[in-house]
Amino acid sequence: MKLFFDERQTLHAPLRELHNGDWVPYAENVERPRAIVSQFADWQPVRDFGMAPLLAVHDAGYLAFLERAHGAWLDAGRSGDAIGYTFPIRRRRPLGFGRIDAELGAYSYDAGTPVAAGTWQSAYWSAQGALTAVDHLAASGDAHSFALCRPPGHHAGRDYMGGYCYLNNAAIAARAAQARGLGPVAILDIDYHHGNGTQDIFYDDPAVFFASIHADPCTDYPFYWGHADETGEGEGAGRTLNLPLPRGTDGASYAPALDQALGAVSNWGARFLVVSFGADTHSSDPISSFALERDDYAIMAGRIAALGVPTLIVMEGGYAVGDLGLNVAAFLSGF
Ligand code: Q9C
Ligand code: ZN
Repeated sequence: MKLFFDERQTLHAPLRELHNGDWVPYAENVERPRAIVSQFADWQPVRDFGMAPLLAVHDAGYLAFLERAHGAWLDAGRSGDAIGYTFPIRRRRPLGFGRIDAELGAYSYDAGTPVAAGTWQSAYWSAQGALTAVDHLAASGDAHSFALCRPPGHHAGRDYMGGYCYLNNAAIAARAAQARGLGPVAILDIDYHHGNGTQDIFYDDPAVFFASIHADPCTDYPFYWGHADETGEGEGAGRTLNLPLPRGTDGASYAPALDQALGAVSNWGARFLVVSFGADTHSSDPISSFALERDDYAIMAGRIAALGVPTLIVMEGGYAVGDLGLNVAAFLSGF
């Protein structure tokens, strides 16, 4: 299996985040990709597919904002990472007066996603890694490839960032696969957290099936999405499957949900699969509450591979840096 990563993905290094009322070191740190990179000898270079595949998913105004946000923050006389503090809730009219603080609020749904000096570059190359891995699958006929996306992407929507995510790498890859005639495309999200951004992007889209297994949003972030009764809307009705699981879920209690999701992906007729993989389901994860163990990841991957569908794996979360490299290696070994 070919693996894709670009060193510029480590330029993004926010200092801290607000966690349960305290400022704590940023969990989505550069030690994460380094731990994964160190597990494998061979990494493929990432190619530049430009802005068009990003614009196929994201709002042009949002992308322009992301690119200039940190500069605008410095221009406003600030230092450090750009973080919003005022958010336009439902029913406020859209206003575009360019004040950086207003824009930070309008283009995000949480305060957990600071824009640092290197954020745009890292997010850009993270997405290009996913695109390069799609291109590789199309050109080589390989069955599987892995994009070490970092920053992750599944909480980012068409015009918003959140949950450490800026560009939705899985959605960008899915659209690119579709554009190359590789579809029908399904996305399977097995990060601990619900992939609300991915769900939003495809919620009314009949052509992309989205299935997510995650901690019950009644108890866990992102709270407002990922409940079992969210199944898609309009033309996309029935094309979203949410399987929330309780805190404490272990490998044995996770397996039936995975089989259900894979059955749905298969019944739907997917011919290309994007897996949003988070290792934050591991028992040692510092911000999550599932109890999967390393061996479970190889078993899960084996079940996914048994679909026999070309599969791109994109990295999402996973914050136990000491276990992360081995957990990702275990998952990839199962393919
Ligand atoms: N306690 C991913 O795994 N945590 N994102 C908020 C407040 C946000 C996780 C912190 C968790 C986002 C890609
Ligand atoms: Zn997560």
